[in-house]
Amino acid sequence: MAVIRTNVATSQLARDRYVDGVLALKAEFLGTTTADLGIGGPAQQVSTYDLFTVWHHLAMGRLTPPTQGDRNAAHSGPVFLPWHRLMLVLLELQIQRVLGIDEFALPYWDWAADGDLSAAQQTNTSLWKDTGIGGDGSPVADGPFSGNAYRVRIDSDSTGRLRATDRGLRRDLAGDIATLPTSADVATALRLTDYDTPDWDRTSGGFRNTVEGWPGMPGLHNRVHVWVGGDMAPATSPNDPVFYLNHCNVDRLWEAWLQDHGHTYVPDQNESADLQPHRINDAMYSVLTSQPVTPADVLNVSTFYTYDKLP
Ligand code: CU1
Ligand code: CU1
Repeated sequence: MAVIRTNVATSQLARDRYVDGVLALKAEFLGTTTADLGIGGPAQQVSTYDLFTVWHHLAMGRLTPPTQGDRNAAHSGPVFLPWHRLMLVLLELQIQRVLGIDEFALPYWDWAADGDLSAAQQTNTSLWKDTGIGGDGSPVADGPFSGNAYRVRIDSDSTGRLRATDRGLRRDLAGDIATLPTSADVATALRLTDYDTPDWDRTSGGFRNTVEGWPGMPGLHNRVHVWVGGDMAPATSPNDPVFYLNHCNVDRLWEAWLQDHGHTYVPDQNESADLQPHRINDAMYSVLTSQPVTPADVLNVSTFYTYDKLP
């Protein structure tokens, strides 16, 4: 049975379950330690939730082969959308398991709806209230991820290397950029007919690069990271649970594009092997799956999940 992903702003049940699931996975330690992962500082257990953050950081630092230019194993190239789709599905399965709720589905944050509001209203929506995911601060001062209820255990040092830590979550809403992307920005992206184009990087035309947000940096997805600020800025951005609400919305936009364009993807397997792992049948980089998963495997997901509403 496919689960249904809903809007976090209008589905309090999905929000409540998401918060419960995140907190449960943050408190679950299944034996992996920072030493096992080659992370500096005092050895400590790594929670199931934090393993996803480590995976994301490792993917961003993975630049093989060296001919990739600005691409890494999850960003700045075609695999950006399928890789994050895989990450979301795995987190969704973990929350279903830890809560014992098979119908749990990740909620999405329709940030373009907020981006259509005035700048002052954007930081004042229900999402940033106690009944949402709390507001900003260093550490975040209120809500379910404030204070000792939520600890950041792994972050990166000034050189970008992972390290063990123990501190509160940091957010700086609208600190570095005043406004979120708008529904007009989304509509422009959805009108693009190419999924991606050579050179398959931050300079490419097409839907992927526009949604990722490199043209006119920061646009769309990148702009959301910058606007939230704090822990959403570095490669350990999944430390902030809003990461998944952002990416669930990014995935929703991709789903709308896929349904309009016959579930297609480029580049195909005839393109240079230098493009690995960005081609349609390349195994995506993962430390959390034992079986290889390719972009082709995640182009049709309707038997796993659907969205209540597509843009
Ligand atoms: Cu990412
Ligand atoms: Cu992201």
